[in-house]
Amino acid sequence: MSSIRVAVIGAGPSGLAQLRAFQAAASKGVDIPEIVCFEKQDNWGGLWNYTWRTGLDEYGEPVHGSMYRYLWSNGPKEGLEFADYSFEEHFGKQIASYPPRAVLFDYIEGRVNKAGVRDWIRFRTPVRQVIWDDAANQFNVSAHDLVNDNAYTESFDHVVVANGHFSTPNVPEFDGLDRFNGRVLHAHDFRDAVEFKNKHVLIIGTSYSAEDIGSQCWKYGAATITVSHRTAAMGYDWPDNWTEVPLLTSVQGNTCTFKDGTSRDVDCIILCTGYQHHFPFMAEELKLRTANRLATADLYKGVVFSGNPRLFYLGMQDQWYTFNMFDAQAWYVRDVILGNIKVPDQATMLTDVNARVAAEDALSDDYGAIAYQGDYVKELIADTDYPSFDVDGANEAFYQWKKHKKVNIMTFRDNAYKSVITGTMAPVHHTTWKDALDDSMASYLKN
Ligand code: FAD
Ligand code: NA7
Repeated sequence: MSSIRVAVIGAGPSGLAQLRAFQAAASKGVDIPEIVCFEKQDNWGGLWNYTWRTGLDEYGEPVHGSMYRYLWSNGPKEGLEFADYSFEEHFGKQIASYPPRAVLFDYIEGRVNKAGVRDWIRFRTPVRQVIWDDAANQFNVSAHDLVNDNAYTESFDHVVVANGHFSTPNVPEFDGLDRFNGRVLHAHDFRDAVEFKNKHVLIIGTSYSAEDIGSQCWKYGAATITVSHRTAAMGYDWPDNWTEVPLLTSVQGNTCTFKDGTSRDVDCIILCTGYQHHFPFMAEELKLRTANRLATADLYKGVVFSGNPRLFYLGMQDQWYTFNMFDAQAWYVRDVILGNIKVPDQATMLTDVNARVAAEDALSDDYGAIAYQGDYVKELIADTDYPSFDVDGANEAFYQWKKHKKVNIMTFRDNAYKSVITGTMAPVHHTTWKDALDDSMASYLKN
């Protein structure tokens, strides 16, 4: 092993992709650095590692998890399949296209179990601070072993930040919320739709959380769903007990009033108002400051921090592509660290960033955005030995998914797509999504 040390912060899909990238090189005889992955939870999988906890965990740390019970993939699995580890390799057969959380967790875990990288991870160890030591030409990474209550600092040559950006909620204020006579929560703290059975639910926001949490509440028996938008309504053909209204302006008791002057009484308010990129542990000059968009600020090739090219951020983009994009990024970062890819000077890096921002700004619709992120995946994998795959085919699965949602937002998950890794067609699931109340792996794999 080389004397170079690499710190990876987070063992979610992005951090695990980084471990797998290095292990794949090692298995081909490459002399790899020492890798230390710091993970604040007690298991890997990131958001896919479900927890019932909300607020603070048993150590007083902010709970990372934002996923909830009965969550099924919100996009087709054919758009995220690992190119080096197919669903068929993991499950021994092809499976349906919108797996529940537990099934995807099992799949994520299968690849890294096979790679044998668990020993590289220090669980229950949040990173508290990352600073650059100019004299030593290294990063000082301070971490806290929660189990043994031991805080310590170690030096690293490279840092890969992979702590995700869908955990720290963005929580706006609305007039009268402090006097609302019901429960107010952010999507980050939503866990079980059964709680909202027979309730009148108000949701603020129109993106994935709003759509999916609303759909969950509908599926598990909420009385009515009202979705309030700031910019535009989602515009799907919703069930009869679902209404879209303009932005909430005030709350009086249980009565919510909207921008068009209409009002209605609700039992609870779920703020599906997005998340913040949050890096309290990074020194100011190393901190990524970006909106949730496809072209992140300050990251050359979407991963190399332009202010210090020994620092990398994985998975910080808004996401059409997920697991396979994290892989493309992780293989690229690995090859920069191994010296196989040279990064240019800072001015050239910023030119690259600006070009990505301008290209994203020129996009006119979601189809263009999917192709844009697909092109990004292609661009990165062209520079590494990550197994090439049919990205255009994955784009096509996303296009079909968009169309299926338009046809019927409550049945889109009943469709099946073709794997771009093995070329086989997914089976149609044995039960339609709206009737499948059991989201266990055993039930899902019955096909
Ligand atoms: P995360 O999964 O967030 O993992 C980050 C890890 O870093 C965590 O394990 C965390 O504990 C750790 N960490 C954080 N801070 C520290 C610290 N200071 N020190 C050490 N460790 C730390 N994607 C899909 O492809 N399909 C879906 O259906 C889908 N559904 C989603 C539903 C919800 C509700 C949300 C919020 C996201 C969903 N996503 C989905 C997107 C999701 O972002 C990705 O699938 C994926 O989990 C991102 O991986 P990540 O490793 O970048 O981040
Ligand atoms: P997103 O995709 O960042 O969306 C945030 C939503 O919140 C979006 O509709 C915003 O409306 C809305 N928002 C943000 N601030 C406000 C205020 N102040 N008032 C009203 N509405 C607001 O977050 P999600 O949680 O939906 O999705 C994140 C990930 O979770 C995603 O990748 C999924 O896979 C699961 P806007 O359109 O900007 O007006």
